[in-house]
Amino acid sequence: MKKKENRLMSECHSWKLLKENYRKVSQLHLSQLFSGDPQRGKRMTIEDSGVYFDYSKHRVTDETIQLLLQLAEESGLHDSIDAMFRGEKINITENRAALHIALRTPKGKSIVVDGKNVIPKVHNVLDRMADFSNQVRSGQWRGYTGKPMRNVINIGIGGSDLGPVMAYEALRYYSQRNLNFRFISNIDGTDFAEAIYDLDPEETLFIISSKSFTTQETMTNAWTAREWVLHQLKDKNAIARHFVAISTNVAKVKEFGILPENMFEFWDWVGGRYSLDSAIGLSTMIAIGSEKYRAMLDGFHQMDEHFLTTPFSRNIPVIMGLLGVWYNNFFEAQTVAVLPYEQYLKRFPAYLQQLTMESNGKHVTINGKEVPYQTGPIYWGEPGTNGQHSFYQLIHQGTKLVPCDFIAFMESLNPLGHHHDLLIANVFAQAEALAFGKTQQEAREEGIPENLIPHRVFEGNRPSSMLILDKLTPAVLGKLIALYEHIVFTQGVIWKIDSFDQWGVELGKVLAARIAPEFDSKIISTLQHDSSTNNLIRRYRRSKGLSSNG
Ligand code: G6Q
Repeated sequence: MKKKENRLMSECHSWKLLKENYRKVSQLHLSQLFSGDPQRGKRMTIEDSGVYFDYSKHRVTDETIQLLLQLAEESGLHDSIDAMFRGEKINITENRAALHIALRTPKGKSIVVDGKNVIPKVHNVLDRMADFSNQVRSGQWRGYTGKPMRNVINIGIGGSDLGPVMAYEALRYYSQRNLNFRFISNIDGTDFAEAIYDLDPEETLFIISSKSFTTQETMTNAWTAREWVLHQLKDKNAIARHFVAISTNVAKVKEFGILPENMFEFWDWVGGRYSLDSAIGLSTMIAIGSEKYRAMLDGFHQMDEHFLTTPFSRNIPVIMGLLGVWYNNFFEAQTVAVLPYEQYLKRFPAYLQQLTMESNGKHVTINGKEVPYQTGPIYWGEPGTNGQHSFYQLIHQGTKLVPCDFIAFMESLNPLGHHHDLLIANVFAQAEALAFGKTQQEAREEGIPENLIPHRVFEGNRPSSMLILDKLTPAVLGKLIALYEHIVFTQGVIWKIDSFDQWGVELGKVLAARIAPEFDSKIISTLQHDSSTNNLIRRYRRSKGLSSNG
């Protein structure tokens, strides 16, 4: 028998059974499933670690769930989870551990990578970050001319940006309001120009966040920031007071002029999109303070423990991950909508796009073979009620199946009149409308004219998850992020792909590096691209007043 870890999803016995189950279940309407089981809405829920998860409005029967759980077993999910938590090099193509869970493991525990316990160094960096954050927050950290910092700008991109931006926005309520936080990521000069537009370099601290410290966008922005500061302060010694770095690359950081004591380290076993709770979270820590930051890490850790220790049938990330597989591979849904009913989570869908799509957007297995099934779906979304007045139309009445993750909080951080009741009424109503719709008969009974009935019918049977949390605190944010990290992991294991590499971003980078010099010289030798790219290059050269021959 083939070792179960190497077995493709489509070779599992449960896969065949799920196919049969799909044939039956796809014919059922959620209305039937609910009317046949009055307890469904209570029974198909899990409450653990402060998260209430209702999966009753999914197009599944008990048999489906049993078979999906069997699929998880047959895929070797238990062993894979253990391997990740043990620090094994599960990122096969880069020969690295994927050990973000170590970043939130409490002091005193041990996780060994390459013969060394990494937990003490995690806490050492956290302590240094706390000390630095306290200095900035208290005004003790002074700029070159003796002024306290009023502006903190994170320069980074991808994993070194999306986490910090999302977390700052999510936890803005807890942030120190006399500090301004901005984020520069894009190579488009507009990003830089607008971020510094009204700022004084004397009061501005730059955090250069880059694991490699070689990323083109980040380094270009970092050097522009350096020039901006030096233009006013005129002395290279100013750099030490206005720049700190977060990186794994000590040599490059030194070369830039940042002192080693102003560098906060992380490690190759932290993937970019899993790095928010490494030193990459420094801007978040400065914003909310070290205690709240540690509370966020505790939240992450609680979800890690839930994932590691809870039986799969009560394990929220496992069940969510399996439901994702169900829609992706049986219903052939192409996308998942993430719909937080919480304004502070406005950047959460963008953050999840990288986490999910960079992790599971793969077309070969860990062994390099073409996968014979679909892998990661497209994630997208917006905060709740705004979406209702734009794209929800397609989710309700379009021809595509879009499973939705609704995220709601029982308590508002900004209670104002009836706002929160209305917000929650909306999220519950959307899930209800999607599931049960409105029949022709109901439309007729409402007196809708016959010619409009087809337009006014909602077929329903559109699935959604409902995640309910108490209120958005740093700990709750940690839980929510870890929840999605583990959903991604669960799915990656089932699809047998490497969720921790990202080779797909390489080619574009290489080609951009080849094209950029072709805009520079007065005369170019013959362009060697395809005819479209050659013409685009010539056109841009003309717009710069350069010769367009070549
Ligand atoms: C994330 C990716 C990618 C990375 C950026 C920035 O998982 O690896 O988004 O975070 O390319 O890389 P640096 O931090 O090295 O600048």
